[in-house]
Amino acid sequence: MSNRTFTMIKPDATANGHTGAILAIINAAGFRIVALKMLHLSAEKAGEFYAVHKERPFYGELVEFMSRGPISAAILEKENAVADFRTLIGATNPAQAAEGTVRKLYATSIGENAVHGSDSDENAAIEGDFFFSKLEQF
Ligand code: FUP
Repeated sequence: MSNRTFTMIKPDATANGHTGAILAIINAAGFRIVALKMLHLSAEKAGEFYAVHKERPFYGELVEFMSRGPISAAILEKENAVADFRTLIGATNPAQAAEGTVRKLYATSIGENAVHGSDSDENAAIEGDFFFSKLEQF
């Protein structure tokens, strides 16, 4: 089991001014930030990141949304990082997210849901490497 996961603070949460609050929640939950950058994804790069969803009906909207404005990308370290981070952020649809989770607090819809969290150790490594060179991972 890996002790790292990958997250993005999405364009909705960035635009709404929640970046600092979300990073504080992440730190308070015991995650160590081992890589961090703010950037604006092109539609091409957003499409590449979400290529696994290419055939899904929401893919076009997802790519448009994720390239709409800046995001913060980060790699987080903690024992059981992938599962614990998904618990911290809550369900994909904020209407189903548990009280106190990041998505319950800050997401506005299933499409604009404030944060991303990797769903497996394998994807955490792939996604972290998508944004950060080895020199940028501490
Ligand atoms: P999650 O792992 O919780 O981020 O959710 P998924 O990997 O299933 O979905 C990735 C992203 O696709 C979500 F964050 C938002 C978007 N999505 C939709 O817009 N509509 C859906 O029905 C499902 C996902």
